[in-house]
Amino acid sequence: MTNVVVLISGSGTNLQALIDAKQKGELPVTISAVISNRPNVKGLERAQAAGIETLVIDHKDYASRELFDAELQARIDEFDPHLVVLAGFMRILTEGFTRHYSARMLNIHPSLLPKYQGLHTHQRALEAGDTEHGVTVHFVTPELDGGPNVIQAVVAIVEGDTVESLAQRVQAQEHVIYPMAVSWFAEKRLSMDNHQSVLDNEVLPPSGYVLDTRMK
Ligand code: NHR
Ligand code: GAR
Repeated sequence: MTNVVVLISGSGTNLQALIDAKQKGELPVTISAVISNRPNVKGLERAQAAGIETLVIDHKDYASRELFDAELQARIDEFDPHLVVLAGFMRILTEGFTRHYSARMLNIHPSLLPKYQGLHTHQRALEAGDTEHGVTVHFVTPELDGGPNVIQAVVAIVEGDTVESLAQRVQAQEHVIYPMAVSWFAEKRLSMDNHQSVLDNEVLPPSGYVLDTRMK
């Protein structure tokens, strides 16, 4: 069974979606640990409730990003995971760390990458007057939110949308596409090759696989 370590920083709704998919028999993985860089977050409770080992490695206890990442890497590697899943993990990772997990680390980012890398994506999409927005799962590379896309879900922006209403609709799709992407990896249907995502032996387009939730 594919061994997965999940990194979180907060509420852990994406972690919960993975736990739920596994419970439904839709995700052939073992989540061997959940690691948070913030103490006392809801995601840690979700992991404990599912019987998953939890660890807190507080970035504030480390003098530099390099020292934090070295400790994080050492603790992750005790679980010898096939895949590391960033699920709302909010610390930028050093190049060395991302290279160590090259082709075996995924992130979910709340925008249609390459649009809106970084933070405050919902606000930026609204301020730009965009008519569509969404969420992307991608392989993690040293370039922030720059690794090859695996899957994205497109969500319509509607009249009267606020950051909160938009985030809520995007997050509902996150909980659909992240278990899909992780299950593809677990079933060995998905890989990263030459800085490209490959699904079922076909190189995916730059967008990744697209799930369009808009009415046409
Ligand atoms: N690291 C690398 N090298 N590459 C990626 O693609 C990464 C990464 C680390 C995290 C998630 C990412 C996102 O999906 C992610 C992808 C945090 C920040 C950030 O600015 C930016 C992007 C992402 C996560 N973090 C601040 C920092 O100083 C802290 C912000 C906070 O604590 O609230 O690390 O969006
Ligand atoms: C999610 O919306 C995720 O896309 C976003 O944070 C939320 C975490 O929610 N991730 C980032 O912004 C990464 N920088 P969760 O903790 O409930 O899964």
